[in-house]
Order: sequence, then C-alpha cells, then structure tokens
Amino acid sequence: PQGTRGPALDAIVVGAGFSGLYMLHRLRGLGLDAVVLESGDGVGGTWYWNRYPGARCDSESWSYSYSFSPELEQEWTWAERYPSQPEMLRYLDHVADRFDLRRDIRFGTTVTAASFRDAHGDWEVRTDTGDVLTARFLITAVGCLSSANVPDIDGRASFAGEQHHTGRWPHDGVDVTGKRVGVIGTGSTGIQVIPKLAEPASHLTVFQRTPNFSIPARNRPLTEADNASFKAHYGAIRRLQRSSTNGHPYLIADRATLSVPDEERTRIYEDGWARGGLQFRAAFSDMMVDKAANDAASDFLRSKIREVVTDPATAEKLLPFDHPFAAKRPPIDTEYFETYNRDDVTLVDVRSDPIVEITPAGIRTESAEHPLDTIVFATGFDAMTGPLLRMGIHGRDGLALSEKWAAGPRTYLGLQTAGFPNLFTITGPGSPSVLANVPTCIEQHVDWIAEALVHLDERGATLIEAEPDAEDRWVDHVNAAADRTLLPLAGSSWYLGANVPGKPRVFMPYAGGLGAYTRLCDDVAARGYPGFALST
Ligand code: NA7
Repeated sequence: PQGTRGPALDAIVVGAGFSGLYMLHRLRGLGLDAVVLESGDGVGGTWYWNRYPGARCDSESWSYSYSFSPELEQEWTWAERYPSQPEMLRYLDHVADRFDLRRDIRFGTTVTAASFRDAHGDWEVRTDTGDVLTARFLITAVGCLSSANVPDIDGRASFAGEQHHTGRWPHDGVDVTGKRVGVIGTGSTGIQVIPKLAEPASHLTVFQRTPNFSIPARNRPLTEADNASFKAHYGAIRRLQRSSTNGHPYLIADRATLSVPDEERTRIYEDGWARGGLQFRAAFSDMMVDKAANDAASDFLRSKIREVVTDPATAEKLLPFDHPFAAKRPPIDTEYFETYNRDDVTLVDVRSDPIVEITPAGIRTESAEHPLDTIVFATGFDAMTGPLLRMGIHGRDGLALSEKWAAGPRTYLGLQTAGFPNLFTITGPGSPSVLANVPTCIEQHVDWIAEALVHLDERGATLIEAEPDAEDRWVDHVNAAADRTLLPLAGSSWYLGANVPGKPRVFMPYAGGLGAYTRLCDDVAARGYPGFALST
C-alpha cells in the first residue's frame, strides 16, 4: 500500500494496550501531538490478542486496573475476582472511549523500521501501510509478552489439521468439539487452556517439557458489596500497590519460614491454598530469597499435586523439581491438576520422550505417534526484548538495537538505552514490570516519562539519552538484585530468555521490587536526571 509522509509529530507511541493508551492520554495532557501505531484492529494489546479459552488475568481485577482517574475507578464495576479476557478487553475499550483516545490511534499498522536521524534529532518511523512518520520522541508500549514463540519443530507446516498459538487465537474461536487436541506447553497459558479444551475435545494430549507449580485461583463473581468496598478504599489500595514489592495490594509478611513451627507453617500454606491466587507467595518474607524456605513451600505444593492427581505415575510426571516455586512466573489455575484425572486426557513428558516431528496426522515423539486434529501452541513469547528487536530500531550512527543487545539487553532504569536518544521503553528490560502487577508498573513508567519530557522542555533541551556508565551501573544493579533472589535458579524461565533457542541468557527484569524501583526513579528525577545526558 502507498502511504504518505505525515507532518512532524511530538511523539509516536507504538502499541495500544495498557501502556500505549495511558501514554497517549498523558502526552495529550502535556499539549503534545502524538500518534499511536497499533498492529491490531482494536485496543487492548495482550487482552486483544490472547483470546484462547480460559484466558484470564492472574491479578485481581480491581488491582489490575488504572488508578490515574478516580472517576474511572468509580464508574467501572468488576464482574469477577480475576477478569476474563473479554472483561479486560471491555474495560480497555471503555477507557479508549471514555478518554476519546481512538482518534489518535492508527489500527492495523505495524512498525517495520524506526531510525534516529542524527541530522534532525528526531525519529523516522516506517510502517507496513507504507506510512513514514517523524517525531521527536519514540515511545514503545509493546508489552513484554507480545511476540509469539512458536517452536520450529520439524514438519510443522505439513500438519493437516488446525494449529494455533494461544497468543494469536482466531477472533471467531476454534471449535474443538469432538476433536483430538494436542497442547504443547504448561506455563500460565497452558495451565489455563488445558482444562477448557479438555471438556469439548474427544481427547486431549498435553506435551509437557517442564512441570510447573500452580495454585488454585479460586475465581468467583464479585458482589455489589465487593465493588462498593473497592470504590470506597481505592486511595489506600493504590498507595499500598505503589509501595509494595510486587505492585499488588498486599505486603509480604515479615516472618521467616523456618522461624514458624511446622504445624503452624502448614496451616499458613493451607490458608494460602484455600484463599487462592498469587498471595500465597507473600506468606513468608524469605520464600524468594532462601532456598530452604522455598523448599518448604515447594514441598507443600508438590504434596497438593499428589493429593489431587489420582494416578500416581501421572502425579509423579507433574511434580516440578527443576526450579524453586515462583522462580518461574507462577501460574494460578482453575481445575488444572484435576484435569489429569479425566480418562480422555493424556500427559506426555517430552523431556523423557522428546517430540521428533509434526506429521500431517499429529505429533510423533520418540516412543509414539499421537494422532491429532488440532495443535495448540501454548509455548509463550520471545519475552521483553522480542517485540523491541523485531521493530527494526536504529539509533545514533545507524546502530541497530539488535546489535547493541546482541549479548542481552542493556538499559538504564529499563526506560532508555544509550545511543538511542529520545527513545523510551515502557516496561523495558531492566524494569520490574513482569515481576509485578503490570498496570501499576505501567502507570509509574508513563508518569516518569511524562515528567521527564516536561523537565526537558523546562531546561530548553530537546534530547535526552541514557549515559553509558549509568547504563553499566544499572545492568550491574539488575544482576545483583536478581542474584539476591532465587529467580535465576529457574534455568528454563523466560525471565532468562531460556525458552527461545539461541536467545542470550540474561536475567532481564529488575528484581529489586516496584517500591524500591519507584524511589530510585523519583530520586533521579528530583536530582535533575543524573545518568541522562540532556542536550539540544
Ligand atoms: P511460558 O510461561 O513461557 O510457558 C511456555 C510453555 O511452553 C512452557 O511450559 C515451555 O516449556 C513450553 N515450551 C516452549 N517451547 C517448547 C517446545 N519447543 N517444546 C515443548 N514445550 C515448549 O508462556 P505462557 O504463555 O504460558 O505464559 C507467559 C506469561 O503470561 C506468564 O508468565 C504470565 O505472566 C502470563 P519450558 O518451561 O520452557 O521447558
């Protein structure tokens, strides 16, 4: 298609999910002229694309939402403890309408290249619709889990049935009624989709590479009284979220695991199991930093798998031993382990019986042929760096971001990378977002970026760029923060890029906690942005 070169803009935002919508709103508030480019035909990002059966948020609805508008908080009523994908999408559609955001969003538009022009001090962005846009600032709002990872298994193209990645699920659904379905992957997504596909399918085969921990979600409808209570307490809820380690509306308990007598400790775990959800992680101060403490929690969770799954051989295959609990992002589920008690569900452990190829008729492992009508790839994402690297970003002197990050991502505060002036990365590598409640982090990043732009203007500067030594120090700090936790012990986690063949193994998120990160960012702003070079 033939596009056009538009007039110079103040800012181009890439992505119209949680980040891009709020960024656009803030930029408008500053009187800046901004455009959002979005691949999808609607807003929502993660919640636009992930339409697989059972897709649901693992944070509680009322906390996984915007806080910037008290009016919005009061108007919106949540239906369930954990919002389903349709409910999340309705919310984000409402936000887009409520703040009249759509008129500055170009849907169905994918960025194919973005280059910093040294001579002009601006960004030139090219799209698949043929448009060429220029702007002073380029702000990526592309999410951390948006670049689908489909494994390159021999013979994949030869498969005669339907195959879908969960993150690119067809909008009109996939009918698996009476079909033989295979699911590859047992991360958060696999754990959500497996029980939902087991019901209509005639047979479901799960191909598991790494067994996972999972805690019951205990989803339920919210009552009017629940909603009234959130609305009455949003001020305090948000303050708690912003100051907490994980952006959730609760703090991590300050008792150490082994300081509590065995019986009492089991009761605490049982309470967490019964209450459901991610708060299980917050029961003890040392669960994520002390291996013995984590072993106690992991043992408890493994005992639950043995309790739920009736066939002992299947239960054994489901027990996670390769990583500490929550060192990979922990799923929460509805009847996940129970699903293996069905006669029409088979578990294949592909570590002991690897997938050899996909044939026209199904999946062949070393020991058997598994006939299938539908294959579902719940195989996750090229997380954090994937969506940035596939955008064709080039900085000063034509430096490719892919070249700069060849050995792993390097940022300052997760927000900028040296050599790429006026490029901001919301939820970028080196930020805490994926280890926390994402919208809470997003609002922090967006507000910080907006304030930096105001500061730049006040100083009469036009360019802001991370300094290389500040970046080096931040990368060291990110590594040190990870090393103080058990997170790097999960060798197969996407935090490390381990799920994507050939990707450098670097622990990407900042594990120092959202509260501490926010204080660092605020301090940098208060001190006039040390570590960032401001120039004209
Ligand atoms: P995840 O958590 O990355 O899970 C992907 C799953 O797919 C995981 O079990 C992988 O096993 C498995 N996988 C990936 N590639 C293969 C191949 N080639 N063969 C077999 N199995 C494979 O992605 P999700 O979509 O579930 O969740 C992403 C985030 O969304 C989640 O953390 C929440 O924040 C929400 P592995 O563990 O790599 O051995």
